[in-house]
Amino acid sequence: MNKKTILSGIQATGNLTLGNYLGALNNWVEMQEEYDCYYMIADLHTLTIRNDPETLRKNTLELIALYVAAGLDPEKNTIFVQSHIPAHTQLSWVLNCYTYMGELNRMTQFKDKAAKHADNINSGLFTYPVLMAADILLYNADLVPVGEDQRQHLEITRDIAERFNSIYGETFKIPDAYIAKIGAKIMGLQNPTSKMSKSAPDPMDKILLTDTPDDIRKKFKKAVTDSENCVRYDREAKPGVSNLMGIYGIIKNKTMEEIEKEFEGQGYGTFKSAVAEAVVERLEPIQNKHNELLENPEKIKEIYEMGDQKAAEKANKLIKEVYKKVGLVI
Ligand code: ATP
Ligand code: LTN
Repeated sequence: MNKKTILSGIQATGNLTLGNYLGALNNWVEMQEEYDCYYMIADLHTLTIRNDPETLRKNTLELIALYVAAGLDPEKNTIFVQSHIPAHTQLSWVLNCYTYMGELNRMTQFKDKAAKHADNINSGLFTYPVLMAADILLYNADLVPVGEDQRQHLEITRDIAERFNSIYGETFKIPDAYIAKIGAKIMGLQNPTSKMSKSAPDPMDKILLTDTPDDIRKKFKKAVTDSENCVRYDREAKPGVSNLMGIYGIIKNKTMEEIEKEFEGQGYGTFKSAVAEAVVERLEPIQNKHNELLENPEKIKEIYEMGDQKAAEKANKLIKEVYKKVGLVI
């Protein structure tokens, strides 16, 4: 049977949050049985901001371990490092020549990141979506599971692919974004109207996957809610409580109605500790497995080398086809 193909990735910026886990990793784990999955560490994308080289290397290896600790089976999935497959940068260059400045200028992530890193608005930050398009198109991905913030990058990927196909004939598969209905945007605990982000300066705003159970309890206890003291889902009027309900709902696999019923007549204190306990319970085994793997760097190497090899096989075929179509001598 022909399985559909999935590709996704996370940058190796370290300190993953509960948002990254619930919005991305957790969904990937659920997809591994049904699809042919490629999950990469987007280390080249990480270069668009300044990194300490040793920290980037460490973050990359830690992220591979985290993929596995979160439940991705390295035998069933292709887990690999983007920079180990030269075809990503090769295709990215070609696609740059089929992407317009005006299109890239509309990218909201570029605008956000440019504002955040005003002293380093480099051209890699600007062409970031083209490298991402290359990542996706190289593997003929049908679906790309990401959080809501990446939707625009999927749209530009489709536009670039369609443009190329219309000039050179069917070359790339047109991918779809796969954005879960709940969990696609986990909001900050202190600022529930903006997304929980690993780069947020306030540590109370985000749950890190490395947080201790006590940190997690403390952060949920202090999470911003409202004065109604009623557990009710309303994203507009009650963003704080609704966000906590979303988190609880994904982990416990419950609908918002079920959660409203479960906490009927109970105050926010009880509700917040239930959410905290659910998160602690979910993260603890992941943290244990992660620490175990980090003590075994040889195992981590084995995992990505196996993935690199499978990824290279597929990517090299496609880049050859593209080079040929655009007129390069191969
Ligand atoms: P930064 O804070 O530096 O912008 P980030 O936390 O958004 O980084 P990425 O590496 O850009 O991290 O994202 C990794 C994956 O996690 C992406 O699929 C992204 O959509 C998802 N993601 C990130 N934050 C959230 C969130 N708050 N809710 C749901 N998904 C998220
Ligand atoms: N841009 C993404 C990370 C990323 C990605 C990809 C996601 C790089 N290449 C390909 C899906 C498919 C991010 O910042 N979340």
